[in-house]
Amino acid sequence: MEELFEYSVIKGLVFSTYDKLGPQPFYMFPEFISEIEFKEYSAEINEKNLFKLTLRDYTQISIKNLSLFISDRKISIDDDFQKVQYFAILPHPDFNATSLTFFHYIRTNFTESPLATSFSILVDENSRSFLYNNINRIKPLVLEFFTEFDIELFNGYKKKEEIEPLFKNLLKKLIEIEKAPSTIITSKRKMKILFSGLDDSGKTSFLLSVDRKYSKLIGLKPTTGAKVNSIEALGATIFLWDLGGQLVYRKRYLSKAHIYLYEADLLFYFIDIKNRDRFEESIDYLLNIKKILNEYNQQTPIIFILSKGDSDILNSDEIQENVRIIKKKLREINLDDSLEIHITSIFQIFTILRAFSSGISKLSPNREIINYNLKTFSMKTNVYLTLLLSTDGLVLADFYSSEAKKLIEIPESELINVFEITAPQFAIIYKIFSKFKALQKEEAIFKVADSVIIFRKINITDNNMFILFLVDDESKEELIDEQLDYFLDYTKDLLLRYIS
Ligand SMILES: Nc1nc2c(ncn2[C@@H]2O[C@H](COP(=O)(O)OP(=O)(O)O)[C@@H](O)[C@H]2O)c(=O)[nH]1
Ligand SMILES: [Mg+2]
Repeated sequence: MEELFEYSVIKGLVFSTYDKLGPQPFYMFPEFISEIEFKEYSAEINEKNLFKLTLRDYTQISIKNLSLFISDRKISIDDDFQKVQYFAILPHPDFNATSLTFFHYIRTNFTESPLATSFSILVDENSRSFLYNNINRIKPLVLEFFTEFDIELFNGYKKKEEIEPLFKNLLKKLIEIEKAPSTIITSKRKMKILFSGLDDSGKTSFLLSVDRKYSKLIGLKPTTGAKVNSIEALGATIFLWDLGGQLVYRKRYLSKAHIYLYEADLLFYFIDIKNRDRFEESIDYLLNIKKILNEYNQQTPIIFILSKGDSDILNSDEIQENVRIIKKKLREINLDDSLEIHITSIFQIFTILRAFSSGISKLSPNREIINYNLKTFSMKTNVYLTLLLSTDGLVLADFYSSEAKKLIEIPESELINVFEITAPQFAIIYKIFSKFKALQKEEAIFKVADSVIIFRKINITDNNMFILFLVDDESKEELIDEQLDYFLDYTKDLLLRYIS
């Protein structure tokens, strides 16, 4: 097994559990070396950039992983513990490594409650794009591995020798992915986002708004019919493909789908909400795209943009009826998917950034667990709404209390359109956001009708981020202060490896 690591970007595998003795690593590949050996060879290790960990190092990884997973979760056998599963990408700067870590509980006959476990695939920090780009191929392998492995552990921990063939087999499968990667492994994550829809549906205008926001726009060679731009956000390079929507181009995208649709991380699909006459044509085109994505077996998430929803007409009977019709249609053809729909207008740029931001967050492997932590924190502090924002104003995580949802009166059955919930607040937030950035202050408080917005700058290693709370009154601040450090402690690593 040791040789397999030598020629792979994968540097190690470690399985840890949290039992009575606390978090500890149980199965470690490659085998750890002693502190003495480590000291003896430290010059060589540094020079040749070898990946050697001591037991203390492995333990450190276990503690970090499992304390993050456990935080304040209490699980008993009766709970649906099997559903509590997360994948996350975490930094391990002490070893120049990044891990894809899988958290789950195992039912055993030697522990009272399910056993909390973590399993990390360690890669060299500079090769971490391998994890981001292939996460959808790695996940099923890991899940499959543990259906077998969990049974092995039911009666007690087995000897390493007994269990090693299983890990070796998994490693081989991971190396197969590495040999045929979907994207070349680079030191920087690259992502491909498509903007598609009929001509005149507002794609280019939307993109221009996004471009304007992100200064580092790099013009790339335009592909006929498709324009490719790229932006830098959150440490990643994001390629934005504007697929012209005229009929001739549409045909080309479909016939040359391998170029356009292949390996797309995300797709924004635009529908002009004012133009009911073309709904059918638009749905047809969408169905064609979905068919091809299926053929390629691609799980590209789709975000629907109902464009041109300018505020002066949005509440008119005609537009409301259009929204109803198109939502119904989209629901009919997206039976099993969760549907995300945003209404945007170029005259309210925050609607565009909100939609874009929500798309980006879909690309974060850490989103679920960050949101879980944010929810726990928010429930404890009783806030209405919490947003975690990057300095670019991207919403990295959000929490809406039932009160926040009720404020806008969304029936439970209706698919929740996040934008509709936050629109009123977000308009205000957006206005103050740029000012606040300029002010360089650590905190600002705004009164909005009956509630209060607390806006605060937070430091995560070298990165600044913002956190925003909507609360009933200012006195909440104390409670927030009490809990915030704790929350950030458990979340900072997840934020650091948000998308890259
Ligand atoms: N009123 C309004 N017009 C828009 C909006 N977005 C785009 N448009 C207009 O719709 C037309 C088509 O937009 P464009 O971005 O070129 O669409 P594309 O063909 O999909 O790229 C242009 O005249 C835009 O000015 C919007 O949010 N509100
Ligand atoms: Mg265009």
